[in-house]
Amino acid sequence: MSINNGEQQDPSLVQTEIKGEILLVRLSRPQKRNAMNDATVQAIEAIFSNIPDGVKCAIIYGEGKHFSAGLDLSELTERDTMQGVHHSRMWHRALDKVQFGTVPVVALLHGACVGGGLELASACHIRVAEASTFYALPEGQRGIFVGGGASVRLPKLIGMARMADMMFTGRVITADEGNTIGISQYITEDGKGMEKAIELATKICGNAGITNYALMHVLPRIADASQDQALMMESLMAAIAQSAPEAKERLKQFLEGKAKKVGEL
Ligand code: 1HE
Repeated sequence: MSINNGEQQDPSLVQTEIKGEILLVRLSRPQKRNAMNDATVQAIEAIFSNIPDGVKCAIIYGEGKHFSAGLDLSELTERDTMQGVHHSRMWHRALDKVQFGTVPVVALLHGACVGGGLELASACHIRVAEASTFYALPEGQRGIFVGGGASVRLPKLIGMARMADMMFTGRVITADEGNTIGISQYITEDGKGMEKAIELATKICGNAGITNYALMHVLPRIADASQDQALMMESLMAAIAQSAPEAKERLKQFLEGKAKKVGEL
């Protein structure tokens, strides 16, 4: 389905760099505002399917003035219905690897975080927004529909009515508003987002692996389940986590006065 125009074969569309236990993933197509063509989506899938040993958290961010302008609209015009389904399913596979991969992912947002860019951000586990960030779902005005998982993930962050409003009216949400309604969990001045993202990623790296795993893989399933099944899953996860040697050691440290208190963590 990819159009082989040379640029799409370029691995530099998404760049990675390891800093200690953190994997930095940079959308690197600033001349197109990090619009995501098929090759970019496939690169994201490959990166999050093969997290290097020793990496415990990832940060995804965009090069240039924007996080991402969403789907590369130039690839959309020639698709028929079945190709459209396959294309959307390719996005689902890639963003599932982000959400349900092996390490938590912090999204560092700035400038445009629109359409598929917002879908990518929604698949991450924590979002840090610099003041320049703005959110929109221009799909509504382009005559299309979201296809990268936004209809599933975004209402869990902001509610269905707000998402529908964004698509019905083309409403643009500012960084401040986005933080208030639950798109981002942290907001920073422009240029300070990476510092914050690294601070958060470092904390995440220090957690017990089983806690991070439960937050990534079990909590969302609990949220999707009936109350009865959800409570059972919670009990099973709690019992598994507390029986791990790492939990026993951490609890012992606290009881011996050697661990940090709440607020010092
Ligand atoms: C693009 C794209 C793109 C920029 N596909 N080429 N997304 C949108 O509808 C958003 C469309 N983009 C914009 O509204 C603006 O570009 C921005 C507000 C994000 C940034 O504005 P600005 O002034 O910084 O940049 P620009 O001049 O508009 O764009 C620079 C170049 O990037 C220009 O190409 P050039 O060859 O003329 O230099 C633009 O055409 C190109 N460009 N955005 C292709 N999106 C899984 S389904 C998901 C569905 C969606 O994501 S729909 C939403 C698509």
